[in-house]
Amino acid sequence: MNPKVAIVMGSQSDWETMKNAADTLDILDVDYEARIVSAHRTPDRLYDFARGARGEGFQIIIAGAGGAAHLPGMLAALTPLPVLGVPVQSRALSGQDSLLSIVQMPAGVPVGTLAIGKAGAVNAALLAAAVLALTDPELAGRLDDYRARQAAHVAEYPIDKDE
Ligand code: RP5
Repeated sequence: MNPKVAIVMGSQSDWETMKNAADTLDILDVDYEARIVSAHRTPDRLYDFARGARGEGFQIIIAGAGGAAHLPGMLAALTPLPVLGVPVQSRALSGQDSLLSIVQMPAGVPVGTLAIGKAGAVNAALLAAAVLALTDPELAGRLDDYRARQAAHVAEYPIDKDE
């Protein structure tokens, strides 16, 4: 079966961030396909991917981009699939530019926008998995286990690390 999640990014340089989404999906045993699709440098590839994504069997797209980050919004304009946008931390403006570019979509074309950087990439994967888990009880169980493991790693009382 084809993967249901696509992870797309504007540049190879985004992979360091977007790999966190891939790693999280790996932990949850969710298949995905990762591709580089630049809104600015490869607009034809963007169009072809977005127009074909549903037909390829994808159900959710996680899109990461930095700077003038048009990729998630353009994908959302071209496909009916839900798009989760991850603002990549840019060098010049620390990802504030990416965040505002992705989050401020006009009414009618939604992009579910996550936090800047690693947290956003991890959470995009968790959100995608949560949506797929609505119709996949085994995945729902793996998500429950993920949260239980996370909770188990949180100490109840703080300690002084320099003692
Ligand atoms: C965006 O420009 C990409 O998403 C990336 O975050 C940023 C910089 O790209 P590179 O110049 O590193 O390829 O399109």
